[in-house]
Amino acid sequence: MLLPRPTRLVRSAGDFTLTASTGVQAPDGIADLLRELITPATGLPLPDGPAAGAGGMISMRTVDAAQLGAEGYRLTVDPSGVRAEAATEVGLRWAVQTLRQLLPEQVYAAAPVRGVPWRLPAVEIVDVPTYAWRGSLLDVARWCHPLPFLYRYVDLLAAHKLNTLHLHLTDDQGWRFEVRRYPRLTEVGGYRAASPAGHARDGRADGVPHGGWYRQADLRDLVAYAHRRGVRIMPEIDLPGHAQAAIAAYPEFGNDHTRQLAVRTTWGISTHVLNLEPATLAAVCDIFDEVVDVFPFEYVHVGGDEVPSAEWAASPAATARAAALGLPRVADLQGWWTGQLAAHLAGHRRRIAVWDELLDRGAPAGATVFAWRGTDRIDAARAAGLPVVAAPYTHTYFDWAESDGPAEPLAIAGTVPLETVYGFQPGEVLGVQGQLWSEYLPTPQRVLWRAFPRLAALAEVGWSGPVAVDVDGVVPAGTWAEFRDRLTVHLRRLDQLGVGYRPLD
Ligand code: TNX
Repeated sequence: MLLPRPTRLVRSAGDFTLTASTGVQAPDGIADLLRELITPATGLPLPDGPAAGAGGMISMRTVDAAQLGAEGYRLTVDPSGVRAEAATEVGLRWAVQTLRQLLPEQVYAAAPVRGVPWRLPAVEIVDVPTYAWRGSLLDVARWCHPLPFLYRYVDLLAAHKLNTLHLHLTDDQGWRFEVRRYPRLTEVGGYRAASPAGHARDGRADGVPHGGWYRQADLRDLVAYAHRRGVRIMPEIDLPGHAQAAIAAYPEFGNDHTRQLAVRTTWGISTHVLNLEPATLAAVCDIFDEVVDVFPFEYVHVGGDEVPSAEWAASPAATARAAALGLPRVADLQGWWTGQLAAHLAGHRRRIAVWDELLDRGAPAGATVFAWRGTDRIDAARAAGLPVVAAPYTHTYFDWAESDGPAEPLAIAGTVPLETVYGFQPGEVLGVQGQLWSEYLPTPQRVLWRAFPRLAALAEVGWSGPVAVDVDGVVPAGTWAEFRDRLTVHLRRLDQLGVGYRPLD
C-alpha cells in the first residue's frame, strides 16, 4: 500500500518487527532521519550499531549502482532486518520514507503510541523515479504563511517523495524575502493595508492589514532542514511584472516616478511593472546576489508571468532601447532583460527558471520553462529546445476547486478534479509540479485542504509515471480504482499527521 507506487515490489514470506534493541547502521544523516521520523511515535531509540539484544538491524548504505540513478533505492525486509542501498544519500532518504510507509500508520503520530507492534512485511523493493523534478509551488506572497508551516509542508513533500519546494516569495501583494541592501522591500513591501473579502470579482475589501516576511537566517535553516529530507528549495522572485510591492518600496524601480504606489490590496494583475533601466537591473542583480546566498539550489526562478507592456510602450527610454536592440516589439524587451539577469546568475553557476510567457518574448537560452498556460505550452517549450517542467493549470493548479459542488470553499476558479490530476500525461519533460497560489488560501489549514489528496496523485505521476491510457485517451478504470484503494489507506497516514485534506468524493 505504498504511495507513490514503487517500480517493483515483491512480497516475501515473514516479517520483521522493530524493537527497542533494533540497531541502525547508516550514514549519519540517514540514521538521524530514521530516528526523526520513527522514534517520536514508536519510542524506539534505534541506536547506532548492532544493538545489545537480538533486535536485528536496519542497514542502509550507498553503493556503486548507476542503475538506481540519482534518487532510486533498493529496500529489502526479511526476518533478520532491513537493508537499503542507493547510489546516493538522497536515494537512501526515499528508502527511509518507504520504510515508514511499510510500518503501521500510527508511525506518523506526533506522540508515542503504545501497544502497536512495529511490524514490517518482508518485501523486496526496487524503486526509481520516472521524473527528476517533482515539485510543489507554495505562494507565500499573497498570504505570508507562518514559518513553522513551511517546515511542516517540507515534511509532507518528503513523505510523498516530492523533491522540490518552489517558494513564490514576491508578488504585487507582498514581498517576503529579506534583502539587506534594500530593507524597504520587506519594511514597506511586506505589508498591505487590506485584502479582498470574498471573491475578488465582487470588489469588497476586508479592511484588515496583512503582512510579514522571512529572515534570511530563518530561510537558511529551512533550506538545511529540507536538505536533510531530500527536498530542494527553489526561490522565486517574480519580476519584472507582479512587482508592485517592490515598486511601492522603491518607486525608482517603476516607470512613473511621480507616483507613490501602495502594495496592492486586490488580486489580479497589476499594470505596474519594473522599468528596464540599467540602475534597476543592477538593483535586481544585487537582490539576486542575496537570494543565491540563502538558497544553494542550482535553479532560481525569476518569474516572468503576466507582464503588461503598456508602461514600457509609453516610456521613451524603453522604446528607444527596443529600437537600439532591433527588437520588433517593445514587449520583447522582457526576453532581453531576462537574458541579462540569466547571465548574472550564470556567474553564480545558477540556472534560471521562467514562466512560459517568456517563450513569446525571447526566452534566454538554457532557461527552464514552467509551462502553466496549458499543455500546448509544454510542446512549445520543447519545440524551442528548452527544458520544461509541466505545470498546466488544467491538471496541476491545486488552488482551483476540485468540484463545483456546494461544499467547496471559495476558490479562484475550478475545476481540477483528483482523477484529472491522476490521469495527467506530462510526456517527455524534466518533471511535474503542483501549484498552490494563495489568493484564496489565507491559512495553512486551507492550503492543506486544497493540496491533499491532489498532491498525492501528482506525486504518483511524478514518481511512478503516468498511468497507461488507451487510444481514446481513457484511463483504464482498474488503474484509477487501484490508486483510489491505495489512497484510502494513505489518507489514514495523513489523518495521523493531522492533515485536514479534502475528503474523497
Ligand atoms: C496566474 S500562474 C498567475 C498567478 C495567480 C494564478 C492564480 C502564474 C504564473 N501566474 O499570479 O496566482 O494565476 O491561479
